[in-house]
Amino acid sequence: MRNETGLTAADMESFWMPFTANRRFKQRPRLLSKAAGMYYESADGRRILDGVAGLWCCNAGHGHPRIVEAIGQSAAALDYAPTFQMGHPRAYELADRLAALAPGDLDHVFFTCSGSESVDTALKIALAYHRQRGEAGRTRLIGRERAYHGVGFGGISVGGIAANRKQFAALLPGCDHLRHTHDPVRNAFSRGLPAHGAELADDLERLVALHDASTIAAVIVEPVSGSTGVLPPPKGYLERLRAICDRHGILLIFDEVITAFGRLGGAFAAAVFGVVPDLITTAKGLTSGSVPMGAVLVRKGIYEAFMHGPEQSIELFHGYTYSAHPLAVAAGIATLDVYRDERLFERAAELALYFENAVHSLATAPHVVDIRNCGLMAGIELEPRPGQPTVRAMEVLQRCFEAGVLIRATGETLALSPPLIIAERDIDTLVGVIAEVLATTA
Ligand code: PXG
Repeated sequence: MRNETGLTAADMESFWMPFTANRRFKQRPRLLSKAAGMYYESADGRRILDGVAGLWCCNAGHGHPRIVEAIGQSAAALDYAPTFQMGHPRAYELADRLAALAPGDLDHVFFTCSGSESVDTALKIALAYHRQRGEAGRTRLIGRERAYHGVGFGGISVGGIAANRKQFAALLPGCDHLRHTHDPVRNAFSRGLPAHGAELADDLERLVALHDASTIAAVIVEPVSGSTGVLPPPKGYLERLRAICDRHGILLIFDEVITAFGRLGGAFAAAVFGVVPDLITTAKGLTSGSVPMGAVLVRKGIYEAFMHGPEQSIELFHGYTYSAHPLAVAAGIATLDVYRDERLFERAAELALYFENAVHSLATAPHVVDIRNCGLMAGIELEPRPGQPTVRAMEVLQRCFEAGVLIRATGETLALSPPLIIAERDIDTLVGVIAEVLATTA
């Protein structure tokens, strides 16, 4: 049977789709064929307001002419150049731009092609750094429950999502996890950072007491957890985590794959929250989703620890064929120009309160059990239908899509993370459609 897109389920068979219920999806696909500004166009010709910046990434909106032009020019002028023992000038320029944007002395940049690669890169740098300094015993990596750090073996090992881990028995040895910070009993319907839970950072002291600090290399956290339902950190939590890491010589990694590049109203969550980690992982918004690219920002002292020994020796045995790919570099520079010239980070900060009020107006809608928000990021948690986990949230997503609005559903939570170019009237549309759909969903 042909669906409205002209594709049959058989036509769609070969593509094993990621994180998707393939059989269900192919019977009733949602296909996007164009995008511009705040809108997608579906394959059946409908305009869809993008409430999630694609997948938390298209922060400058879709098809920005300056980004499109930069990619096209780069493709024609320099399609590819290796960065192993070779280079191309603009890669250094993008690294400089990122270092200048980053807080503190996070002034060295390692390029990757995705968030997962950024996470594995950061974890490897942490391990190598301690070895470099003669503390080879520091091998343990600490993540947190309900964390998402991508899909590499490192990322799923420090991540805290059961469904992402249970299929793969072989996780990295020597990982442990902090408790998550989600506390609906004390913090439900908080606006911005929840008041309760700073003391949960002390869980790191528990792990230090258990394993001994001399075995721990690094702690990795998302400043605001994204894909497990938008969980802003309790007030004071990140500061406390920083202090405990400092006390014990443990590196602190912020996974800012979602939170960087304006999502919280500044270039990085680290600057917005005033807590400087030792490494920051990024991807997504770095090129506004236009070309795959990630980057790890590293503090000066960490980079310098590697710059010893014979000058002809490779200091870090790591890299990707497409590290600093010319098209990605061109897209990255153009994207940073757009963020700066259109003041998009400031715009996100200015819109945050309007967005907060709008999403919290859903508090009285049917099925809503919690609402969480930070910057231009929000989670609206629904009560699951008895015996049918996640079904209601997926149904709301499907019905919003039919009504012309793209949202995410993650577990029982509807997630919103619109492009930073969103206007107040788009926020009204987004929230209005969700309200209507909730009102008529069983
Ligand atoms: N870290 C964090 C914090 C992320 O959110 C990754 C790492 C991995 O990035 P890559 O580029 O390898 O996918 C992510 C990715 C969702 C969803 O449904 C979230 C992500 C990816 C896909 C879906 O919320 N985040």
